[in-house]
Amino acid sequence: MLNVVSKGGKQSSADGKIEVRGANECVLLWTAATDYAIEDYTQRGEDPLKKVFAVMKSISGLSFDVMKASSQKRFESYWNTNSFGLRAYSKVIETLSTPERLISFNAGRPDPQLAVLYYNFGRYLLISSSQPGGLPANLQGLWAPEYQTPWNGDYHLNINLQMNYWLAEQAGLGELAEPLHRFIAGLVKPGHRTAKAYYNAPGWVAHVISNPWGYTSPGEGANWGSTLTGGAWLCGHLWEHFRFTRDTAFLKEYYPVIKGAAQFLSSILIEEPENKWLVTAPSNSPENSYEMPHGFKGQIAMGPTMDMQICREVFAYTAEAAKLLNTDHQWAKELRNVFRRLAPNQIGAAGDLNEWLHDWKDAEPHHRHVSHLYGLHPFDEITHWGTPDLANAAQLTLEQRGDGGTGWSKAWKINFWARLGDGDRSLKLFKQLLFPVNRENMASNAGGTYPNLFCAHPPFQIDGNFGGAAGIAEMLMQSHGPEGIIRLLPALPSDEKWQEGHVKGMRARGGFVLNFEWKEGRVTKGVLKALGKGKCRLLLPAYMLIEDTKGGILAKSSAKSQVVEFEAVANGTYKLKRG
Ligand code: FUC
Repeated sequence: MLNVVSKGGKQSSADGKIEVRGANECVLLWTAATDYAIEDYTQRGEDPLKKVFAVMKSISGLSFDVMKASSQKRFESYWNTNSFGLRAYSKVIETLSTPERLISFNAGRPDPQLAVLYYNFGRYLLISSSQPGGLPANLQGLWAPEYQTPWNGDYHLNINLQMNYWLAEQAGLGELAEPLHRFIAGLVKPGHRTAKAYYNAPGWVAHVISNPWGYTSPGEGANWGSTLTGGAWLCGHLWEHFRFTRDTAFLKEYYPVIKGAAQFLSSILIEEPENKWLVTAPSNSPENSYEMPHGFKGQIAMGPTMDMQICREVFAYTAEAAKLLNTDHQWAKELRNVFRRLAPNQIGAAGDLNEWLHDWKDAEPHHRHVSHLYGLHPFDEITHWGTPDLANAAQLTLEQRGDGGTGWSKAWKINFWARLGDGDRSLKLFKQLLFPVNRENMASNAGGTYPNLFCAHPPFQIDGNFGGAAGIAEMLMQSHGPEGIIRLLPALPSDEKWQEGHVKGMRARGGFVLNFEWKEGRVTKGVLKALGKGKCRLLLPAYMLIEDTKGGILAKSSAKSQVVEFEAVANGTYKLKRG
């Protein structure tokens, strides 16, 4: 619905047209609604005409300035909760436009503020494309100039939709993942029909592609479309939201969704003949192919590593959720037993992590997907402190894959290296992600960034923007791993421009908010706030102390950083100081 409000002059309408002549001012008020219901697309929602009338009525008589101010206020309520800054500054910022800065950065001229801009742009894109009540950000966020968008502007579930939401929790924008959460819940009904029709299995499944109409069947090519862990991967976002917020009401609401994913996976597993491990079959490792010793190249296989990691993840958190919610005790026990029989991560003869159940070669060694490192990121069963052998194998795998790839592939690699604690390599990948893509070199298929900072797969895909910004957050603070230890500056690049900076409002798992500053690469001071009460584990940097809510010293570290553990009180503020 469009309403034209003009001041002065004359307004008339005829033949489906509105004409304004000689006005001093003309404000176009536009609103849209649909009766589409994300929870269940087969049901009709509220009458859209009623909705748009109600919106128009609610803003009638408001001036443009008032509306602008209220929209700005709403935007700022999200925007101001979080920030990242580097002190280093380069004059390029004053003389060059953004497209020129990309070229200059690519040529090796320093521009530390570009990382800050990129991080902020990611936050801006999320706030603007994923508002509660709407649909999740799709492959292009919502900025598609054409009707027939690349890949139908859909939801791809073997990395893309998930990557769109990697930034949300860490940057204090978890509330904006609400459209994703409801979208996942909306897949349960159609996914249940698909599970029954294709596998005669209980629970629900979604494969590689989906859309607002609840598409959950395999994709149209068996070689890539049969990955059956798309829905289960999505469920990780429900659990992560809980990890960050400890919101039990949320967990209770979404428990049936994650339970359905666990029911499906646990029921379709079969025993593989050699080791009698439980595996998925038939499946594949997103979009990659293997080469068997006698030369056969194929995609369909038993128990690809990523599937097994996702099974471990889903079974573990579903069992934990059941415990927390005091439900399904017997079933959760069975799930834990199934967990133990799953095919494990395996290190191959070359020392890398096997992508397949057998130590087969990759038909495409530099493939953009690095699915078997799912256990390193976004899942966290592989950590360099807890499972060093697997972390070394993961590192070797990344070396083999190389630093090239599509936009989102480079973004994922920033996160992988940050999880391995190698900030220099993350920064190198960040530079690769910012490779300037323009009309001239667009056809070369190199992933990078367009002049307006949108990520180039190519073509434009927004996942790399979110993944890249999340990678920056991952370099600055981490809280993953089974132990849930908060780590400050775990992968700070050694580049001198990154040695002084600050973060504000970074969220950590367990329900904590952190602000801290650093100089010469070392944390100088900070504040940790507990949103609720509960155990906090923090890796206190060397020569620092932490004060409790009353100013008493809780712990002090010596020449080495040291893990501090304490029971935090709700809304408690704990100060970090040099000591
Ligand atoms: C996945 C990727 C492609 C592309 C598509 C939208 O299938 O393998 O590179 O990003 O999604």
